[in-house]
Order: sequence, then structure tokens, then C-alpha cells
Amino acid sequence: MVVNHTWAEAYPSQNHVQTVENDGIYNVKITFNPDTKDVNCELTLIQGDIRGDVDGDGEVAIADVTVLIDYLLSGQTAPAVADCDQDGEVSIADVTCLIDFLLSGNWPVPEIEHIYTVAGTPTSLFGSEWDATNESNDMVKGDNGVYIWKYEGYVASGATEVAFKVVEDHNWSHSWPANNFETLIGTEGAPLTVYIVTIVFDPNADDNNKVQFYLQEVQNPE
Ligand SMILES: [Ca+2]
Ligand SMILES: [Ca+2]
Repeated sequence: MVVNHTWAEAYPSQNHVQTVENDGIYNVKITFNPDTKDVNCELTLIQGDIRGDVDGDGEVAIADVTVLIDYLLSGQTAPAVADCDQDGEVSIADVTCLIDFLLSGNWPVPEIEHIYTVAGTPTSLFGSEWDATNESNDMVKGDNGVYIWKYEGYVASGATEVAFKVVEDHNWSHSWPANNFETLIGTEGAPLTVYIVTIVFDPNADDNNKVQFYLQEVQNPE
């Protein structure tokens, strides 16, 4: 606190230093008493970045449930930290989520739905070569959480070399198996044959067993 814009008279004699405990947006109120020369600084957390700390007091507690419900009832815009389940909006589901957190000590992990796509070669089988973005090769999720890609009526003669990977979210940053899955359809010198080609992907299996390849011969014109 400087008097008359000159450092000749300033209070307190040592710089006032105050540290905030949590990240967030604060109201800062500095007061000076000219009689006692007392300098005082008050910091009030308006909005922190602690998930679930709806009242902004720096901790997640049952009081935050009450404040969250007040926000929902009043229709006032709640702070972003009130979006406890992190689905982008503040709703009654966040009250449930917040109570779950208070009871269990853990935030529920949101289910992230991925897209799995088969990308490989040859084009006769996959419609494109190593194209992670080919939506027509997106796998279909079954009830058991296992993904399936199927080509019914694949016609081949002799031995056809097949190589592929299963790609997550149309992006090569995650793909299985670690090395290309390589196999042959048919054998050298085999006649024209029709196949059902099935690729199965189990995201919950260990990395070596995530991808399975099944080949079924449906018709042999001989
Ligand atoms: Ca709180
Ligand atoms: Ca929410």
C-alpha cells in the first residue's frame, strides 16, 4: 500500500504475501486502515476447478449436493465443476453422481464408446487398402461387447494373401494386433471358391487375443 504514489511511505513494512491453496477464480479484497496502518487481504474462492466443489469452498462435501440441488431448482447457471458426470450439462444425474462420489470416494468412469474398423489388404476383400477411415468396414458391436466384421460371399481362387489390423476410432494411434494379422484365404492351385470371412475383435481380451479371424467355405463350384 503506497501513500501518494511514492515509495517513501508504504505499508506493511515487509511485502504482504498470501498463497491460495486451490486453483480457481477468486475475489480479492485489499483493505487499508490509515489510522492503524493495517493492511488486510481477503481471498474468496468464487469458482474453483475441483470437480463437485459446487459451493467453491475448496472441498467436496455433502454441502455441495445441497448447493447443486439449489442450482437445479432455481434454474441459475451452475459453475462448470457442477457437471460431476462430465457429460457437458448440469442435471439431476450430477446429483446422483456427486452422492456416489461422496459414498465411494471415486468418480464413476464414463463409458467411452469406440468405433472399431478393419483396415487391410487386398482391396477385393476390404474395398480399400489400409484405410482406417473406411466407414463401410466399421465393425458391428454385439450384445457381448465383442465387435464383428463379416464379408459373406468373398470369391477367391488359389491362395489370397490377407493382412489387416483393427483400428480404433478411425485413427492409427491405436490398432491391433501389434503386428499385422496375416493369413491366407485358400491354397495354391485351389479352384474358385466362395467364403464367409469373419473378423472378431474383443476390446476386453488381452492384446494377443483381441483379434480373431474365421474363414468358412460356403460353395465350391466343382
Ligand atoms: Ca464444497
Ligand atoms: Ca452432467
